[in-house]
Amino acid sequence: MSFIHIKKAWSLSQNDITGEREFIKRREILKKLASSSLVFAGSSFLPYSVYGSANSFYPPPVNKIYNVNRELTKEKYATTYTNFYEFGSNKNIWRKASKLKTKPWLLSIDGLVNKPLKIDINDLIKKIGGIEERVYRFRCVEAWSMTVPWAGFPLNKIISLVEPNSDARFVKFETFYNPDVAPGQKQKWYPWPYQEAITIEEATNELSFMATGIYGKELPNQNGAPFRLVLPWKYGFKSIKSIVKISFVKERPIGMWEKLAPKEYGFWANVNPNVSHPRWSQATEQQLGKEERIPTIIYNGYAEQVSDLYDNLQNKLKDKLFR
Ligand SMILES: Nc1nc2c(c(=O)[nH]1)N[C@H]1C(S)=C(S)[C@@H](COP(=O)(O)O)O[C@H]1N2
Ligand SMILES: [Mo]
Repeated sequence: MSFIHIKKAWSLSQNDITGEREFIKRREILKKLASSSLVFAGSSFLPYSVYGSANSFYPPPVNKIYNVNRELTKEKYATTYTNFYEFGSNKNIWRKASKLKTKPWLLSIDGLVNKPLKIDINDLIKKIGGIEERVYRFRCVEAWSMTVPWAGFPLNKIISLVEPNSDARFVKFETFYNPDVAPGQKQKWYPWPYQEAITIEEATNELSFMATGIYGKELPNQNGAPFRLVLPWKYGFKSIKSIVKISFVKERPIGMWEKLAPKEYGFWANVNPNVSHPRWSQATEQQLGKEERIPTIIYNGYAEQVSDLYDNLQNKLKDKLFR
């Protein structure tokens, strides 16, 4: 992660038909068709033909509370410039990631809970009562960023389902481990599988989101299919992809990047323009597909929702909150 320099890898290609405008247009067509009497009642063929997905959860209803005043990143950039070390250490791994088989996908939820669960991700979505769409900012520690519509559900819904007991202080997440499909996992100097963790309080925050989709359809593999975490106020490496296991634990787990470089990638990793990474400034960011840099905002613009979480931490911890 640390050696990649931002190139204009996403420089504009003009005939992009999957960009924001098209996305909105398709939405409108879909809405019109849905309200038209010519459409057979309950037909699932509409989303199928428009979105190329047979999954009836898509497109999900939009939760308008979660929006931002930034232009959406073009789908093409958000889905082809992706970070997924399991498939290689550069950002151009989307073809390789297509090898991952994501159906069926068994998720286990265990640890200090009253009701542990082993469940297929599709059944979990049904049990939870479906999905919604939210537009979030997303800021990588390497100072690139994007604004994308995620589909999924609040992490809090999983917490209510499994009922953690009072000893549970952290939630730990683990990615799949399968070096036969994910060549990056043959590189033994990484402590696979990819792991991340947050506190229970962070996990119950309204913003903590489990994403199953992006741009109105299921996640493509390279963005973490079938199921990933999205924490918009933290640096991107906390938003772990392709999760197979969620554990409720007492001791603080150490994430993969923290194990590799603890001075550079800490536990909290909250976005803050005033605390530099040891090797670069975090003051500004480059949005995928845009030339000019823009200022980075504290907590990535989500201070109102999350700053309470950190008010009670001691001062000596404060600088670590942002690394
Ligand atoms: N399992 C796994 N999850 C991961 C990563 C990874 O390499 N492996 N990269 C992280 C980093 S550094 C970032 S910035 C985001 C990128 O998400 P995106 O590719 O969907 O934009 O995923 C995060 N989740
Ligand atoms: Mo990242």
